[in-house]
Amino acid sequence: MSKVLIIGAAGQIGSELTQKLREIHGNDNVVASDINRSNTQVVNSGLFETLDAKDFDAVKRCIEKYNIDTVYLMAAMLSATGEKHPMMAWDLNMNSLFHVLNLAKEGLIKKIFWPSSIAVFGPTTPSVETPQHTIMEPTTVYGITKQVGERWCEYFHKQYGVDVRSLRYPGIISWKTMPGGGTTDYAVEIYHKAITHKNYECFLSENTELPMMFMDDAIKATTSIMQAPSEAIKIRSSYNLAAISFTPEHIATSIKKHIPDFEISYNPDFRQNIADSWPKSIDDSSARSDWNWKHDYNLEQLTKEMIFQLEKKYSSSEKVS
Ligand code: AKB
Repeated sequence: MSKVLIIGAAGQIGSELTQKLREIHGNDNVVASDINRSNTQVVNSGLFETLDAKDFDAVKRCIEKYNIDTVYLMAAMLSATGEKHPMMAWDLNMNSLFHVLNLAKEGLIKKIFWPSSIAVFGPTTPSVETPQHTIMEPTTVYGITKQVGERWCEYFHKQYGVDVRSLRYPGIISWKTMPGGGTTDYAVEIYHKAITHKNYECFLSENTELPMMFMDDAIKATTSIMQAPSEAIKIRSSYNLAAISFTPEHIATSIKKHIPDFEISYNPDFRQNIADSWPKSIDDSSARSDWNWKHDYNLEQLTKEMIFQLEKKYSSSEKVS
């Protein structure tokens, strides 16, 4: 039976991953941790520790306290916030990774999941059906940390046999926890604003196409790669991962099928340059053939689910207030 630690469990992906891992491994075998206790659902639904991912001694103590053998390192500063605080992004994203890689090298933990991102690609990368192995010249600090992190993951696997597994997440769309500080965040905000205000001012232009994925698919990919036999994981830097690609205009059209009076306007800001440097679509055939990755949700299914869940959420919070 695995003993699992999630670092950064209060975030958009961490919170839903925690819930799924508690279902798989049992509440007593999953420790959620984050630097703050603000996500009460995560804090109150099982074991929880306040933990700074940058603090090596604290991470080690937590791993020893619970006899942890598997770590999901979800703490990171994303692309948009990283541009405002480049050194902080470097510090958090790199040092937290070194800590868990070194603890695995010491033999304290057996398995690591570490998320990479489409941000590893840059303006010189082929942008349509971006291959697994290609030119990678990221322009954001976040992208640089993810690219360097991928190199270190592969290095620790080859040199020290560390079982580290990674996915290059696209933009993730979900309704439970808001994303924070990313360039793809518009694709979540738009659903909230469609329901609460029937309009949305988008910080990307109408034809900006980016790779995206519904949260359920992202969680499925994460648990699948971690459950796959070690020999199936042939890429130890990070796997390309894809589901759908769309523009703000496409998502607005999809929302209008459910909310006909929804209106979108465009006011691109600094995040436009980041989005323009990223791929439009991703070739994830290695993930599909190596460990049988397959996505479930297309844009229409995702929109239907987002609107259904958010309408329920907002109407129940109105009843409470
Ligand atoms: C971001 O927009 O920074 C993230 C990502 C694509 O990794 N959502």
